[in-house]
Amino acid sequence: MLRLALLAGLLALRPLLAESASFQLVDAKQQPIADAVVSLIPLDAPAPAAPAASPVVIAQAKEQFLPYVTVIQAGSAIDFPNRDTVKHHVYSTSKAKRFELPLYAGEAREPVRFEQPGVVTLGCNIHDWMLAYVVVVGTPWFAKSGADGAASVAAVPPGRYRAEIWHPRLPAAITRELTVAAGAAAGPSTHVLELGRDRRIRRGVEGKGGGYK
Ligand SMILES: [Cu+2]
Repeated sequence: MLRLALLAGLLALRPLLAESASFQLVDAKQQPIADAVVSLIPLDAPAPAAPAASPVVIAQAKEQFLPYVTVIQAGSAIDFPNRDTVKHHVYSTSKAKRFELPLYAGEAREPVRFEQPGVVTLGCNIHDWMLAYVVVVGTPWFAKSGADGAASVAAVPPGRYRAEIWHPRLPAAITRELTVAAGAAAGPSTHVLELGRDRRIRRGVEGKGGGYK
């Protein structure tokens, strides 16, 4: 009887079985693009609210934000620990979240919660070159591309989605419609992103050409 009930339960769950959706992001020269954010907004049902259970971390180390791009679902919080010996003054003037963490060392007083979807640009009042992005999305299905340009969104229920692809160097997010079928992983689909210039301030290391400060 228990076994039957279990089987019935499994059958009922079957239409909800999730699949992965994979993306490959390249530039005009077919080179992989890191730090692109892919989010899948369901078109047939509202996206479930599933903010991160514990705060996500964006550290300040060697006078840089780490990581450069972070993606979270709306309602999630971020911790901003300062791992440098110098003080930082983290701020955002972006519409999706305006805040500042006045000059501090060590742990910031409390995590910052991001309730509204949108792109939040982070800066530091002391160090002009410090730049990072928080992409706040209204869906639990998202991924960020690695150095290989691959982004895979796990556990996506079958259905129709609007895939939004964002990158710091894109003038605007790219959108594509995508259907995730039951029992079949979607993709990888390749997307060519026409990137604009890198707005990060280069660190001028004398005689060495420098990297990013
Ligand atoms: Cu700073």
